[in-house]
Amino acid sequence: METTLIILKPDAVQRGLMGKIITRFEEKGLAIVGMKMMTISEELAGTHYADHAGKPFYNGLVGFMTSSPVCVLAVRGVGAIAIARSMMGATFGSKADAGTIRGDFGVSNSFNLIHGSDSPEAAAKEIGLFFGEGDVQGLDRAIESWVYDMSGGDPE
Ligand code: IDP
Ligand code: MG
Repeated sequence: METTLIILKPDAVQRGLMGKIITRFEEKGLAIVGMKMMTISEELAGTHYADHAGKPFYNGLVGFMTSSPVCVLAVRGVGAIAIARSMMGATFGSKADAGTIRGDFGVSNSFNLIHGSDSPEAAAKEIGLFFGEGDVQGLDRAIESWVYDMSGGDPE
């Protein structure tokens, strides 16, 4: 099982798209194991996007991410990191495939609705940045054995 860090960015919150986006993850079968709203500080945005420091869009990105509240989620499932990335679609809303979150809900190349961790290392780091101890739940879903084939012992 993997847990990935998802951020519903300020445009998703302002446009009233939180429910629709969260529903996609729930309907896919992924489990929401952490969720909160917050306003990201400049310091936190800088740490989270440190890899992009110095790029032409960096200042705009930090300004955008700190401009209005976000909704932060911890989302769990087998292969959850790659599954969430494919559900998000390509970075630019103008290029993202129809059927993806960015492809269906946005056209902008900088206001692109959602962040998702891109590797297990990034997910562990980002969950530690945005959630405190005890904020991510050990959720024992009653429906688990209908979401996954558990007949072999491990979720398939
Ligand atoms: P990702 O969010 O799909 O992983 P990254 O390349 O890691 O994309 O970029 C992080 C974020 O920076 C993007 O989600 C987007 O908000 C912003 N961004 C990336 N490239 C550009 C750009 O060329 N113009 C404006 N914003 C950009
Ligand atoms: Mg990225």
